[in-house]
Amino acid sequence: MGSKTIEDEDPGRQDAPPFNGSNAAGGEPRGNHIARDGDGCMGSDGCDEGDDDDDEAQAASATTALTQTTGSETNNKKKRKRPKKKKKSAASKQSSPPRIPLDELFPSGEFKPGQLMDYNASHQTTVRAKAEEFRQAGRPNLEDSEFLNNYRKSAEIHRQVRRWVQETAKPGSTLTEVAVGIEDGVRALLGNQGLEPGSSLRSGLGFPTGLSLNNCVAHYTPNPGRKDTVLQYDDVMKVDFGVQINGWIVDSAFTMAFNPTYDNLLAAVKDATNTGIKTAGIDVRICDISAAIQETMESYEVEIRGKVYPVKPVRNLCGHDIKHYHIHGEKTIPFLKHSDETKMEEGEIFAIETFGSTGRGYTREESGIYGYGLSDDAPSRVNFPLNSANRVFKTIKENFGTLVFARRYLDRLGVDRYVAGLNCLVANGILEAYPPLVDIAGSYSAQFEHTILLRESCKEVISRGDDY
Ligand SMILES: [Co+2]
Repeated sequence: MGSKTIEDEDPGRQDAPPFNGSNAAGGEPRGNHIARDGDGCMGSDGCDEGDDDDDEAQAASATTALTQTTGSETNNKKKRKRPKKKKKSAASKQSSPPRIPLDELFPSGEFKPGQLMDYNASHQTTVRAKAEEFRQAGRPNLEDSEFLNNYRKSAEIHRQVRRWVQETAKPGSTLTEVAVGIEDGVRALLGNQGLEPGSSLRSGLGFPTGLSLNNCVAHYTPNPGRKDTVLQYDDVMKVDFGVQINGWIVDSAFTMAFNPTYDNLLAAVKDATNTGIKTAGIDVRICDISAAIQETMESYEVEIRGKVYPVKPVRNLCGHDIKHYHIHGEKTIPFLKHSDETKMEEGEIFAIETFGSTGRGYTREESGIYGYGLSDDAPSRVNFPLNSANRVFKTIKENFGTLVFARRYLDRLGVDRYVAGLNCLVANGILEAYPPLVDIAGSYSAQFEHTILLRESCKEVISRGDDY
């Protein structure tokens, strides 16, 4: 999810949650991913076995290939019987749509790291913060094995669910199908439907699934009861969703396009995001990251239906740090150079994202609702004359806390007639509403985003996949 810049025109919206999106396809020949096998896992247990399934000879050898869905189908029935009690059993593949909980695919319960990158410069000269200082600053201990393993699990779920989107979202799909498909997939893979009070706080979606088309740069999600949108061949779709376990959110996004005319737009933004990731590190000044992002993005142009456009960084959106149950912390990373010398610090988690546009490179708010998030200073209980406001407040507290949520998430909890209640909470400053953000009509925009952990010895690009 992208956050808005401080200098944006609406002071009330400065902390809008960041918005992420990146397409698994950017820069890669269309359809390449379909030829790939495996779960798109980066270093998850069983990945190797999964890849072996690609090998026809091996598939025929009757010892592995437990859930192969293509190729020698006839043999598969018998092979499907998994040898019992084999300690390190071969991981089966994720289903389509994704419904197999990760705990079944990875019986060891261990999830492998994302991409581990060395820091560019030595930062040894600064005094290293200790675990206790981190704790006092509200930072997690990034070396805690349970914390890391859960974060890696969320990232693996993100990769498996987005693979399904990349393979199945097509012209003719509706945005509701895609959004609900993502959300059902995430919940199934977490093994938590999130229907009991408190259970969505333990794990679930990190924020409303963003499916923003064309000049809508960020923060669009299909809402129940509204006219659905059908994907078109010429659409450019930013897919931005989050997976969280215990309040630690993987925020990652990509952009999909079916028409290759937009390839350079996608490539520009993907490259800019990767430049941001490369530049990021402990003690690195945020202004230096922004300058590098801008230089990369502005080195691209894209020709769309005979007209050449520069790819402009969107100047009122930015990357952001991630805090516990907060998709947006206090630090922001703009995509244009500036003079903020704030540094990244050890133990911080960042969503490195960029947005590029063929329009003005500036967004305005459009009517409609993306999602809502409780204010940090929201009271523990409220008592309004409007009873539905009190009711929906209780539901939000129990199920989302400060996580940003979509109207769709309320619907599936069986809450009805909540709009007046939500409006009341927004009017009283208890709840913040996030509208869609759009550039000028006729423009196109793209987004790519990864979550990175600034660990002591390396930065871990936890959401990295072989798609982006
Ligand atoms: Co974000």
